[in-house]
Amino acid sequence: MRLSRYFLPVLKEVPAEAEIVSHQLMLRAGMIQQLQAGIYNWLPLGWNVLQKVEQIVREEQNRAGAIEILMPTIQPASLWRESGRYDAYGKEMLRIKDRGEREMLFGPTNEENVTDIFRKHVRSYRQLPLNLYHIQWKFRDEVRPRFGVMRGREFLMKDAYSFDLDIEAGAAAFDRMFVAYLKTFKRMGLTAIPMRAESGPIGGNMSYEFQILAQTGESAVYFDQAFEEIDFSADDLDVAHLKQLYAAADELHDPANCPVPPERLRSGRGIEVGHIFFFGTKYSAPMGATVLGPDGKEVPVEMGSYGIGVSRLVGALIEANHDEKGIVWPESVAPFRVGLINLRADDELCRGVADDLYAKLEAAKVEVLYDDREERAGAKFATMDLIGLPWQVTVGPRGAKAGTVELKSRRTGAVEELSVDALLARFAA
Ligand code: P5A
Repeated sequence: MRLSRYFLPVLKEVPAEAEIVSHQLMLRAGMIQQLQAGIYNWLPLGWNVLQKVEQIVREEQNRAGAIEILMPTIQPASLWRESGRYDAYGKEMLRIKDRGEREMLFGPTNEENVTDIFRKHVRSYRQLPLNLYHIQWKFRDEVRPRFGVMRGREFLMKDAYSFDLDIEAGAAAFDRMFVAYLKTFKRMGLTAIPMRAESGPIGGNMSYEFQILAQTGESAVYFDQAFEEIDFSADDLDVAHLKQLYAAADELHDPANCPVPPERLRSGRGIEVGHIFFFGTKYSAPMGATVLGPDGKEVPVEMGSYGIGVSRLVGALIEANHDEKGIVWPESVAPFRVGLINLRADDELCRGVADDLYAKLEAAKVEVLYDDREERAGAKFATMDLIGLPWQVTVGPRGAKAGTVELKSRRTGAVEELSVDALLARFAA
């Protein structure tokens, strides 16, 4: 992508309404723009990252055996009356009426909706286990939307729903998601700490929150150092062991009774990026989602639900990856892998070298943002540092003559000079 043809409305000033660094940087880097409190436009750079995050979530859900569907944003109130949640949900639910005065709502979550799909199509235990998920916008009329996309009113969630014959199978489904979550966050370069949590309006008696660490996290958390030592990308993760490891939010942490010795106890501030629940028959029983078991008896199906805050993750990733100059994207979610800077857009030789390099990187399917504008070098570097692409390649007059370019790692700041061919071999291999 040529920057001269892109839409990257960067801001010079730090917007006054943004309290935390990820919100400030998302606005400054032209990733998002507020339309109303807690409701955002996703501009090209932000939308690009959101899709990268979404794709990692999708791949790990698929790998764990969940199957993707798409449920609507608008749901009928009648379904929520069946489960008993229509009145219980309160003011967080955005309630609407259609032209025929039928009561509807903008979905804050989809337990009822998916249970309705299940009961219309599944009859036998032989069709289980089943896990259906979608990645869809939600609306919750939060009292205090804040911190940009971290606590929005409209936000993108991945929500999966498992259906099993008995509690044992349901617990196994829960554990598969537990592991999938650790791997998902790991792929984004994040260490997520699973902690037992309250299940709130979703219900059930077993729930874990996944918190990632960042200085601006909303809650204090305490955990066993083991979480920083385990390789979550391994194929043989021991869920039972992981669930036993100590991790507690502030209100549940008791230093006097903490089983972890002080030298192994870590603390920090956490951002909740995922939350998983097992609630058995809370929805299946009142809504009549039953199957015939092997003994021919009809039983309500055992269910769990599994959420990831996809849009929140974009903010959380920035909280965990930035410096004083701007964002520092992990490679797996970077909007472009390479930022190509032509220092002298008015110089024929420089332009020739940069244009050629750009064409070759594009041909090799390397995602590259090419700053081909006639701008001061300082402004170009500042923009590249702000938007945080992992690699910066600079073409200048001296190197252009010698056939070399400069390569800088955004994360370490390390700079090396190398030939155009060596650069292509590095990125286009
Ligand atoms: C689980 C999936 C649920 O809604 N039902 C379906 C269950 N859980 S949850 O904890 O309420 O939400 C799941 C994740 O969504 C993110 N999230 C938000 N992100 C941005 N703005 C919000 N207002 C918001 N509310 C929830 C969180 O990451 C949460 O873990």
